[in-house]
Amino acid sequence: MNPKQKLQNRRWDDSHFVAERGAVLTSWPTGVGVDLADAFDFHRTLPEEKRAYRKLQAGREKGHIFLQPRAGVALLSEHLILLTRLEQEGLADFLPTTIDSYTRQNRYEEAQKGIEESKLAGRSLLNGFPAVNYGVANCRLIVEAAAVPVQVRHGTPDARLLAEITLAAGFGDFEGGGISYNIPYARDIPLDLSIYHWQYVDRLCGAYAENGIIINREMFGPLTGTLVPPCLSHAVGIIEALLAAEQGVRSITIGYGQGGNLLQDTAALRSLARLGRRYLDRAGFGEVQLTTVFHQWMGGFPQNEARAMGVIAWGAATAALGGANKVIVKTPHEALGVPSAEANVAGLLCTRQVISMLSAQPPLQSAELVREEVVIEREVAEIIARVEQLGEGDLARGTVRSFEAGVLDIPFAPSRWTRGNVIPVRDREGAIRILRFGDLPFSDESRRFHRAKVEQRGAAEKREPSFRMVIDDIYAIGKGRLVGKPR
Ligand code: 8ZB
Repeated sequence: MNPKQKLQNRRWDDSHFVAERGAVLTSWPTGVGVDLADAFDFHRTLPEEKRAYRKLQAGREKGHIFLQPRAGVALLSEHLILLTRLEQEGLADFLPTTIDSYTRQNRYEEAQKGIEESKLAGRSLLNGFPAVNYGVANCRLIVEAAAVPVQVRHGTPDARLLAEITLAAGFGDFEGGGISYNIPYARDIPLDLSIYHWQYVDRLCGAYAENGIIINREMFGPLTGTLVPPCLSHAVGIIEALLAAEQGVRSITIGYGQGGNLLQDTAALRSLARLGRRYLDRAGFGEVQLTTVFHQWMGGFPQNEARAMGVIAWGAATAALGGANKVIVKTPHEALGVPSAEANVAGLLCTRQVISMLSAQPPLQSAELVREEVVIEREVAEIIARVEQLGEGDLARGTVRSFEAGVLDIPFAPSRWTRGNVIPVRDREGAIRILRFGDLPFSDESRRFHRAKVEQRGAAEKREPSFRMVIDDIYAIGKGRLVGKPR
């Protein structure tokens, strides 16, 4: 199989999909436990309130903002207890099952060792739940125990077997995409290969949809979580949404990671919803349901728990004022590692408090906000137009060529499949701007806007904008500010 030759943005035909499935399901013993007919039957038994896409649809119509934590431990019994606490004490609207790092890298033998050693130690020695090793029947216990929808959250370039097992187990929501779960997570995995593997995942969701079971697919918006300009994360999310829809996905959530400046974040959330809808409609996917998810700050956190709660509360306020459909909640343990159940509950309740207090307050409105939305929309349009041009009619190929050419480029990513020539920096007000454009296909107008903003900051701080300034910004929130200051 050579994806480079095969990769094209066309819905996989049945024979191709069936052939690939055979290889995936026999690659690890639990794969043979997947039975699609049985999976469809199980999904049909689930009540409405446990179906992710239904809940998202209802929430969007009513203007609700849903809250979701991250959580996953090595042992099934402990994972069940943890999720129950997040649901009952933390009042989570959506539950997660966060997958461990071995499983994310398809290292199932090591995940198995992690399970055995965790049993002996009496505590989790993995940083998530190894769903592939547990198999369909065990994973079903998670879906059955929860009263709300449960989503698979991970960071897996090749998630084919993970998707087969968790969807067959009744999970109705699956995070990730061929770009967003490769470039920020892996060093050496070719982009064409990860896009190909995610076409499989999306095609599998398409097979469920053909049988009346709508699986929500969520794109990982924050990417590296490190000063990512909204235009780049939006372009990636929209491209992933279009690739997913082509394979038959009928419910999509696109994401955005908090930058920290309220005006920019609000503009980003509004433009994301609008642009996503526009591009899906334009490609003939008017029927595909679209929602947005906002990630509370994904960069470095303060160690101090009270300070961390301040960051969380500001994320909550931004989600409320900006108008997201769902928020992924951080915890006061963010700087320390995998959070305790208590810390996770604290993050949820803090977020709930702020969002409830702001729920009746009208959306932000100002000329400045509109200007910021126009800027983001113009930049995204400039990027996607060039991706389409390079693809010569094929979006998948255009995406691969765009990363090669630097037309799409993700800052601070470990992958060698992105150039890393775009350097972001904050402006004077803390909005994320671009210091070095690399090979982004920006118009002169777009470049001038960023240059002026960056120069303003340089003048205010009486220093030349440089990589030193960027480093100061990366550490700023952890040290108690938004905009990095020279020592
Ligand atoms: C890219 C996502 C990183 C975030 C959290 C990290 C960080 C990772 C778990 C988890 C609770 C887990 N995270 N694994 N949170 N339980 N098993 O994802 O702390 O915030």
